[in-house]
Amino acid sequence: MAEKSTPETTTGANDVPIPGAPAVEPPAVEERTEPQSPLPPKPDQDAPETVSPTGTPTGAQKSANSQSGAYLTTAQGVRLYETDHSLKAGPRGPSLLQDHHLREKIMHFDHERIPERVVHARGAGAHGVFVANGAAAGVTKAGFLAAGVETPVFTRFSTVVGSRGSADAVRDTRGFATKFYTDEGTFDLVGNNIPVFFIQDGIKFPDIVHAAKPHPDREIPQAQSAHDTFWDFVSLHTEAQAHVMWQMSDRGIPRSFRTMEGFGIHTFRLQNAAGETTLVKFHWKPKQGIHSLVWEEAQLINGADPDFHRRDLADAIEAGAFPEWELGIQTFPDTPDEMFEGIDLLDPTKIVPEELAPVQTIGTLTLNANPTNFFAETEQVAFHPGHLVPGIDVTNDPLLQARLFSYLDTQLSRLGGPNFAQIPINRPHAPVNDMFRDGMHQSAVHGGVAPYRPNSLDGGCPFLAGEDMSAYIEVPQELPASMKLRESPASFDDHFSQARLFFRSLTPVEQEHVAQAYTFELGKCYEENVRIRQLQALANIDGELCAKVAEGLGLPAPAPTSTREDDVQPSPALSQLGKSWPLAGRVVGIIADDNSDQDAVATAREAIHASGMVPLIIAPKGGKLSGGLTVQRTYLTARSVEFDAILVAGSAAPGADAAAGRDAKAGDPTGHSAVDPRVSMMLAEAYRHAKVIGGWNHVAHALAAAGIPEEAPGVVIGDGPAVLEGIAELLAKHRVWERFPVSA
Ligand code: HDE
Repeated sequence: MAEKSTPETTTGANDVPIPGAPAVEPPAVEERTEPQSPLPPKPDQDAPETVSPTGTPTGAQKSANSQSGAYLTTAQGVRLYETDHSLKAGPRGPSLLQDHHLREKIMHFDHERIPERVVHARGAGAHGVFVANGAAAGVTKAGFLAAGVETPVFTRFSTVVGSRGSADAVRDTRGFATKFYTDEGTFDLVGNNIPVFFIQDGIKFPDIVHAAKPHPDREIPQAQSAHDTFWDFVSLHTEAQAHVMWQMSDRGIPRSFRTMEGFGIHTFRLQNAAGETTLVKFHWKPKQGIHSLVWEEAQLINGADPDFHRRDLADAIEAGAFPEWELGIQTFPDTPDEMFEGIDLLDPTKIVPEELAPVQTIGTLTLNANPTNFFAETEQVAFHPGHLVPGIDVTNDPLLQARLFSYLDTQLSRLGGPNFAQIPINRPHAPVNDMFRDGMHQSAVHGGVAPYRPNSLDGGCPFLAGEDMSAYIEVPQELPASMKLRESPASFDDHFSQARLFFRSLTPVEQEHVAQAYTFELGKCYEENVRIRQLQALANIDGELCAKVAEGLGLPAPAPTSTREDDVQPSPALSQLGKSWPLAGRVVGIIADDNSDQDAVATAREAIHASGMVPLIIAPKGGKLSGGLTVQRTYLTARSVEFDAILVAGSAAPGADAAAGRDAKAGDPTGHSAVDPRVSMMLAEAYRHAKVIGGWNHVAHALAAAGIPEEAPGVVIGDGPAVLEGIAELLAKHRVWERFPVSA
């Protein structure tokens, strides 16, 4: 068996010695078509050493590929004395065709854009590392899943529907794609934050995407599912109902990429060294907790900060608060029917509840470096569910099968030709020796003369790996005798039970959000027929939910047309509530002004920082407070949506009412002047969005102006920063859930 390659010594073809390489005897001519051990690959067949573990060009590669030298030059490296004036026939005359610098500069600019992804166009990425704990070693021979192995990764999060410039906090599914640069080649886990998909067969993908994208006549609405064509499709193709139920829940509006779960969705097949196979589903679990926005907050964010999620990820990493996820697997016996507890493992619209198959942690992902250049890395990264390593294989899930075709195909046009695997972010960190040659944007200088095998001219290289080292090993599977047909198995016909399972696993407040989301989205549809048809699907899922939505739309609630199984077992793991999560990274705004007790502000700031949270001082104007603390936000630049909690730092003066928040212009030392409306709005929004509100000293005036009762849940008023202990406890639950009204 051939072993791992060693450094090159000859070019093979004409045995020309490579400068600096130790001389090695070439194999006898008659041996050259047989594998040699160790293999002598050519220099260009090794992974480029000039790529850092995270894929960023370094050293020589960097200077060749990016900017170098102190002087402005043309693309040919010729120095320039001027770049602000084109060459003209006189100061008021026409420009001259002869001006190479003008033409070259404009030509390059004209071609700066590449086509955006047809779906998942809007995204944000980060570099990181994956460390395996070895728990998967019994079920897969994948080297990167062995205990203690560290693998560099690049992860890209995305929305699905919107264009590249669309807002982040829209109601949509999120992509969660990770490229593992393993020693055995690249493995991509291209998943979503929702564990079920819209459709069961990839042939419908263009249709659902056409329905979800803006209407073709007016190209509106952007990045929204609240429109007729979307609801028309999902009410006609009821297999989409489970996915839509997740999307209408709080999962459709995550607080941050850092607080989302991720799922591989499809069932994959793992194989261990003994050749035994196991079926698995992949799960990412965020150590930061699973948190979502509330709908009004999401809508405000899209105006106030359309880059909310992108900024949040980059800021956290830059601040050293590296987000982490545990990778886990649910395992199922690889039985011929590919079913588990009555659930068809090939149906991507179905989950297996964690209570039936627990998720076992197999490693940890840490994102610890922002991209150096968005275009080079986040935009050009090319994922593919068919990028597999030995020990991980696909199944016959008809959705996955179509994906195996789609990603290469789309990248061919998006990245401008077949050589996109040579783009630094896409380069494997394992040696590549693929016999692919030439083509658009070829950047390798291949040596040798025989890119085919077997050959007798390039030392017989490349050689075939044994099955024990190779990916894409087909596990022999007996297929049931059948005709060629366009049909799904009968087990794919159940379109409602999993939507019901998810809905009934939620707490009442989460269910209320679901009802409101359906009512909002269907309320945005113009066609009554579409609303009525979707109500029919809801009637088949859950009678109470259907009644609530129908009531909101002012339509009668239909009776179910299919038998509604009332015996689904709720899966508590599907609710986001009831757990306590770490405080690290939570953002606390402190509204203060020069009259606030400056020592108390400083102490609060310190304490918040010490607990890993991010304190931001909000004041009437920029600069510094009278006590010397730097102001991070002003009443003009702050909006409630940025904060997980808001504190009001009152005046220390006895008898005075809230100092912070008073209209600075009024300058009333008694503190009874009007509270600045921007402060009242900030507090009122935070209150409506069930955020923690606190304050010390004299803050009654500010709360009253925002209509907040002091005794309301989640409002902590104290005599000083002792208030912080109270808010920490509340923040661990993310929101003050009892503040949301739940209708009967
Ligand atoms: Fe994708 N999907 N997809 N998808 N997908 C793409 O590939 C496609 C599906 C997912 O950050 C495209 O390079 C088909 C499921 C993510 O770069 C395209 C079908 C899941 C990303 C494509 C699906 C995904 C994509 C567009 C149905 C979750 C973003 C650009 C058979 C398991 C990756 C590109 C990134 C991107 C096709 C269904 C996840 C067109 C045909 C199911 C996270 O090839």
